Amino acid sequence: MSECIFCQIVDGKIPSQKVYEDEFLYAFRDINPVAPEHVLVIPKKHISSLMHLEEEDKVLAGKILLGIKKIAKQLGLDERGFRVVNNIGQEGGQTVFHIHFHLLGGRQLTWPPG
Ligand code: IU
Repeated sequence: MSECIFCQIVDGKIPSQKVYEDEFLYAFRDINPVAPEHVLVIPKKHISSLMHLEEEDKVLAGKILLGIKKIAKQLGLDERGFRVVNNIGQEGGQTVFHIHFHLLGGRQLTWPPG
């Protein structure tokens, strides 16, 4: 069995609040939300981080972006605006090593991030 928590979420072995799912992607509510809407969008395929994306994943990378667009619309954020964050490695603040894109919205976001 995979030790990866997000793989286990995809497999339904760990419960999650699912927001979206298709053949390639899974999206669920972050357990520790930092905005009124805080969804994690992940590929079902285990890829540790952006630095582990390979040429063979380029179609999947496009599907992730288009999936984010679809989910933002589903959440009613497309007109209001929102933010997509991908943390990479230690100084990037990555804590779960299955690539994931934070979709954040529902309030005025500020810049720069911490
Ligand atoms: P990070 O970019 O790797 O720091 O983000 C990991 C996120 O995964 C973080 O916001 C956690 O709250 C979230 N999370 C989750 O939603 N469910 C879990 O079981 C675990 C982490 I572990």
